[in-house]
Amino acid sequence: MSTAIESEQTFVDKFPDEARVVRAAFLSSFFALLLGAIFGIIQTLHRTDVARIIPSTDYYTVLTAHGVFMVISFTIFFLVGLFTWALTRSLDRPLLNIKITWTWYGLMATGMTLTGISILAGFVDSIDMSADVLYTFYAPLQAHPLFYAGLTVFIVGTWIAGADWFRTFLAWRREHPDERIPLQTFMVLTTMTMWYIASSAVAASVLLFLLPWSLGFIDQVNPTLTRTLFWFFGHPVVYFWLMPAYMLWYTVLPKIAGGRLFSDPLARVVFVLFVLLSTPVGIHHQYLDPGIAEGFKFISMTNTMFLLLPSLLTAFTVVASVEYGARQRGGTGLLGWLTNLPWRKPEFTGMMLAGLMFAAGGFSGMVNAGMNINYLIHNTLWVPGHFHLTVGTAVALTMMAGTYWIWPQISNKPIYSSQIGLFQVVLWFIGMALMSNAMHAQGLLGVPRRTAEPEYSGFDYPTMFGGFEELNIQIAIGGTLLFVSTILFLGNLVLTMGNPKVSGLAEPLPSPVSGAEDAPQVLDNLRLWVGIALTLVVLAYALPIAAIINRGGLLGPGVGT
Ligand code: HAS
Ligand code: CU
Repeated sequence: MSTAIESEQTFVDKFPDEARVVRAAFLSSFFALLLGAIFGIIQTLHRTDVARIIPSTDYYTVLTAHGVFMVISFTIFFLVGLFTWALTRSLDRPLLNIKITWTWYGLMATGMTLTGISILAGFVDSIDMSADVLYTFYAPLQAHPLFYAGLTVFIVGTWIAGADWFRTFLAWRREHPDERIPLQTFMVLTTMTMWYIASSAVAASVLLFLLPWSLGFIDQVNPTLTRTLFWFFGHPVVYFWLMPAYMLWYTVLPKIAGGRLFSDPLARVVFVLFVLLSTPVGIHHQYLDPGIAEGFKFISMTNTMFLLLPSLLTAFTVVASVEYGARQRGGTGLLGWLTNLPWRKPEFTGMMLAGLMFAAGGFSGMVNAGMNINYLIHNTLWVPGHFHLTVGTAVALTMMAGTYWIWPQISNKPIYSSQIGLFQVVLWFIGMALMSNAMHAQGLLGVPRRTAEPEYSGFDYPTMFGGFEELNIQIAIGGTLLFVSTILFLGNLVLTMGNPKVSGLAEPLPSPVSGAEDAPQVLDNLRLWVGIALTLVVLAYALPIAAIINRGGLLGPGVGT
């Protein structure tokens, strides 16, 4: 990893223009987090019948708003902020043209505002506009055209962001022809490569089918086709959320722990594996779709099992780096080193708790991925249990924890209160432990997801520990703690923004124990990885998509064959 900023300068001292973009992206992200959290608490209390402040007919509007603001807006705005910081920092050079940078930020913000308006309009009966299509927005659910148009503008914004980073990287390459790509830049470029491949399918789905259908230009679409195109994108998008967290675990967490990243080459291998394997697995969301042959599902399952590898490698490398840090701080013994870690720092404890929960979330993902056992949990509350551990904790909690470390670097303002921060991350962990465990358990009882009033009263000794109603209480308490935790996070940040600027906050990142020079050159050959990734995508998707179109027609039964 580049030790770019060796001086006492923070990021904002050195790159004030870029720091402004990073702050704007983070604030957009946190605004979405606030909205998402409000809809989250409404929904938790509604489903569990603790408090019903909205009519059940508005439930899907709430659910769509919660999903879109959390997993599309909060996560991706954070990603573009973090990547702007990481690329500039690790290349140690400003972006090529800051006007282009503001352009993509503006497009993303405009797009998301339009989509947000189309969703929120669903609450106003007098407006004839609704977009209750959930964050997975595939047919047969149909949204107002503004919803799709906004998403399109948002995604185009992310594409231009990627181009901005690639161009800046190429400029750096001309200045440094013989150097290895700095690790953080490598992570940005590989993640964006994956994103271009993945988002091409959702762009095709929206532009060719959903938007024309919503505008009334075509009468019908082929639902299996739009679902398949969605999941072509829908699986890799989960790694698009995860990669910023991995970047923080690999490049920032070891430093906070007092050590250094254990292995730069292994980190590169992990990101390359994500480029190769993230996309040809989407059909694991469609094991129960009747329109896809079993054999294709089996191929997707096999690829998914290979895809566990990069995360298992990450578990090893990250824990090894943290242990190295603890031993540098005087830690000894088989597990005694755990006491030599900076547990009082919210940025450390938050990321560690996020990692710990990801181990559980990864395990429930392995269960999901098994074709036959998936039949047990598909469309039950188990699945939201799974993704609240993964995106809702591994990603969200790491982003919040990372903010405690990175915000002073991009603003020269120290965090208002580390104690509140520490309390906040622990509260998130407790809230999520309650909520997601109970969601998994209800899923095993057969309680469906995406239902306003799952009526299971009288089922399975309701008041008994582990019964439906007792689990509901755990979900409601957990959800409430998560809401309080979010408010504490945002409040702490607002108070931080009111702090006066100080100097001396710079925290340069150390180089890894085993550095880039130990990594085989071929790892940096992005063209090669793109070639293999596209080949795997064609192998996994060409035949199923051809079969779907052949059977159901390009535009649904009877048309377009
Ligand atoms: Fe998933 C459904 C399979 C990972 C998100 N997933 C979802 C949905 C979402 C989602 C949002 O195969 C619902 C979509 C919908 O609305 O319908 N998922 C997997 C598998 C993985 C996986 C195999 N998912 C994620 C991640 C997500 C995410 C990451 C978001 C960020 N998922 C599925 C399947 C479904 C599914 C099926 C469809 C279910 C259905 O039927 O609908 C794997 O990538 C998981 C690998 C992870 C590990 C864990 C490694 C452990 C680590 C911990 C390191 C420790 C640290 C510190 C740092 C093997 C890296 C620890 C400290 C200590 C002290 C120990
Ligand atoms: Cu998936």
